[in-house]
Formats: sequence, structure tokens, C-alpha cells
Amino acid sequence: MNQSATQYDRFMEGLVRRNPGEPEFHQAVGEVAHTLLPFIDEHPEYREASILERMTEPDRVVIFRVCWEDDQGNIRTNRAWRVQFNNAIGPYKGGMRFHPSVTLSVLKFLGFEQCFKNALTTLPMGGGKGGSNFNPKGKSDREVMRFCQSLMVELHRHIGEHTDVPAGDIGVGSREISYMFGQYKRLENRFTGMLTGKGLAFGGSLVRTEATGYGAVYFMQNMLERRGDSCEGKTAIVSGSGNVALYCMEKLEQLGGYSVTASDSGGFVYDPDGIRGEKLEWLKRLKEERRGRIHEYAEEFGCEYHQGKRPWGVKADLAFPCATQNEISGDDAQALAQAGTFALAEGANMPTQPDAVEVLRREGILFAPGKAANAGGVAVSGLEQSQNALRISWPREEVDKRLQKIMAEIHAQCVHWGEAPDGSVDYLKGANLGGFVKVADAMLAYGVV
Ligand code: NDP
Ligand code: 2IT
Repeated sequence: MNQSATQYDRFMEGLVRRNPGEPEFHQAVGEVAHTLLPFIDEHPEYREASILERMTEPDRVVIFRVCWEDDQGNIRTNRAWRVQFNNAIGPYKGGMRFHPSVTLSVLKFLGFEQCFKNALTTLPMGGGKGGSNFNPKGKSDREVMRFCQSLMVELHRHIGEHTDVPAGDIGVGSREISYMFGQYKRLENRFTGMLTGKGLAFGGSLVRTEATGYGAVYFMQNMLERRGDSCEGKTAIVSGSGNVALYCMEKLEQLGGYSVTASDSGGFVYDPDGIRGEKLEWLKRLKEERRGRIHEYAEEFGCEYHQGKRPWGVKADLAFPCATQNEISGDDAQALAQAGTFALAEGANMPTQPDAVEVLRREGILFAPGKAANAGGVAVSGLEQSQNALRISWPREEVDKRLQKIMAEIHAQCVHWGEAPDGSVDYLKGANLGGFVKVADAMLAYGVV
């Protein structure tokens, strides 16, 4: 075993001991530590200042009870968290997730990843994440409203435009953001940009809804262009059918490609003619307005529905996992390679399991990690903050132009830090090092804090 491997084991042993029962957090830190420890070895200033040890300990975590009343008059109780991970380079920034699978471990993994992602955007944003084990599925609008209002009664004390700026994530879209914003305004008697993803009538930014999906495709386009290729004429597997997946499919179509799959937690649809044009518009209405299920797409358009299955292994050039963490196993990655998929960009956070990342590496598949590829969402959130601070709204073209530029800059940072002598790029290494150096240098400058 070489020195770095021993160092890695020692580092991870300590992390696991300090954070028992948090497998997702261990996984996210482990993936970063793999590439960072050898780098830190070569830069003793980071090691001597224990930067990685400090970066893996959140600044603080707020945990609170959320009580609300359902439509039948029953009193319901959920747990909510806000993980304020690191504000070395700007106010905490990151989404809120409402899903029954949310735990402290999940939010710590997401908050940790967010620190690197936000640093890569080139904007002054620290990392944070929050959420609740509340399940919005099947709840009435009024139930969701009462939950969001109750949550904000506690959360409002901990956030603000200069301290911590939440946004959406799984289960938190424009409806939930609006209810939370309305309640904050009422509690604080202040109209301010302390949330992003707001409605266009009250301080939201054009292109924020589309930004994560669009950004993932822009990143893919950057990777392909570096190899003299493009998205034109490419087929893709997309998982999920939520905010990120829908606008990933839309941008793909605009760039001359198309997706042949979409999924939700029930299964996936396979439409070899492409989920595009009128069919994509129909899917958007199904998911954004009617909150329907993906099997309805197969019924409407007469294509295959695979209940309880994930789409990996369907024949396509590109892959965009856009649903949730750990949705691609090692076997799935093998199936992807066998089906001829040659590039994958993570729209979701940590959708690819560590052994699957190894398979992709071995098979020579281009791999863009989420902290680079899905940073478009938080980047436009940052632009929403800028517009709020300036009290203006930029036109759609302006925001989209800035988003494209940011995605190109993130790609360039990955190449800078991840390029091998043979010209190939390890995007995971590039994203980890690029994000780390910016945050670490700020922490070094502050001394021991
Ligand atoms: P949405 O809630 O809009 O959509 C989530 C989609 O993923 C749905 O189709 C959902 O299906 C599916 N899904 C969620 N959990 C599971 C699960 N456990 N198993 C199978 N399918 C699941 O969320 P987003 O599109 O906003 O988020 C998707 C991913 O992108 C997440 O990883 C998120 O962290 C990441 N992300 C989001 C950003 C944003 O701006 N929104 C920015 C950057 C990353 P169902 O409806 O059946 O649950
Ligand atoms: O994972 C993410 O980057 C998000 N959910 C978006 C965060 C944000 O603040 O816009």
C-alpha cells in the first residue's frame, strides 16, 4: 500500500468515527479525499493548517421540529435541518430538499459537495443545504403551505441575504419557495433576496427554472467540443422527470440531440423516437402542472414502460442521471458501457456510486461529476442574488449568456486541474482540486478559525 492509501485510510477512519451512521456523508468525503490527499501532500501549507479536517466539519447544523395540521385536522410532526457548511468565500448557499429519505447524513453530503460546486461557479457563495423528511407527494396545496409556513417560523432566524440563502432541490419547487418566501416576509417585515428560485413577479430570475438542466447540457457540449464533437445528432438516456431532467431534455433538443428515456420513482419510459417537441411539452405539463406519474407518458404515446427499473443500459450516446444519489451501480455502469454510451454528465448530486465511477474510468467513458456539471442551477441562483442586490432584472438572453460563460469557466477549471500529460482530463479530480483551492486559500488567509 502506498503512503497516500495509508493516509486515506487514516483520514477516513477518523471521519467515520466522528460521524457514525452517516454513509452518504462518508461517501461524498471519501470521493473528494481520494483526489485531495495526494495534492495536500505536495502542498504542506494545507496539511499544516488541517484544512481538510476543518472543511469536513460543518460550521453549524440547526435541527428543529416542524408541526403542522393536515386537512383532516391531525397534528403532524416532521424534522427539518439547515446545514451551514462553510462560508469562507461567501454566505451559505444551497437548496432545501423535502423527501422522506432526507437524513442528516444526506444533507451533510449535499452541503459538503455544495462548497466545492459553489466555489467552481466563480461567484462568492459558501456551501449549505437543508431540508426535511416531509413528503410533499399526495399532499394538498394547503397542507404544503402550512408545512412551509411552520418550517419558516424557525428557519427565518438562521437565514438572510448576507448569511444563508436557501433555494429548491428535490420536492422543493416554485410552489414551496413561494410559500416560504411569503412567510419570511411576514415574519421579518422585510422584502429581500434571502431565497432564490423565486417567482418572476417577486424577485426571481429568468432562466433559474431551466438553469440546472441547461447547464448540464452546456457542460456536456464543452466536454464534447474539446474532442471535436458536439451534442448534434446524439441520443441520450435521462433519468428523472423533475426540474433538472425536463430542462436537460429541452436543451438537448435545442442543440440537435434528444433523450430516449425519462423516469420517476415508479420506473422509466423508453421512447426511441425521442422525448421532444410536443411530447416534451406534454411531459412538462404532466409533471409541473398535474404532478402525474411517468407511466402516463407511455400510455399517452404508446411506448414502453419498465416498472421498477432504471434506464441504464438502454442504447444511447450520452447519459444524464438527473434523479437522485446512488442511482447508478457498478453493474449499471457496465451496462452503460456495453450499450455504447461514451459520455456521462451528472445532473443529480452523486448519482454515480464509487464502484460505478471506477467502471466508467476503466471503460474510458467521459465523466462529469455533479459538482461541475450541475452547478448551473446554483450559478443562476447567484445571478438572482446579484439582480436582487441591484434591484433590476436582466433579460433572458443576458442570464443565459452568463450561464453559458460560467459553465465554460467551470469546464476550463476542470481541464486546468485535471488534465493528464496524454491530454485526457480527469474531470472528477479537476473539479475537486479547483473547488478546494479557492475555499482552502480563503480559510488559510483567515488564520485559525
Ligand atoms: P425534483 O423533485 O424536481 O425531481 C426529482 C426527480 O427524481 C423526480 O422525477 C423523482 O421521481 C425522481 N426521484 C427522486 N428521488 C428518487 C428516488 N429515491 N428514486 C427514484 N427516483 C427518484 O428534483 P430536481 O429535479 O430539482 O432534483 C434532481 C436532482 O438534481 C437531485 O439530485 C438534486 O439534488 C439535483 N440538483 C438539483 C438542482 C436544482 O436546481 N433543482 C441543482 C443541482 C442539482 P418521483 O417524483 O417519483 O419521486
Ligand atoms: O444542488 C444544488 O446545487 C441545488 N439544489 C441548487 C442550490 C441553489 O442554491 O440554487
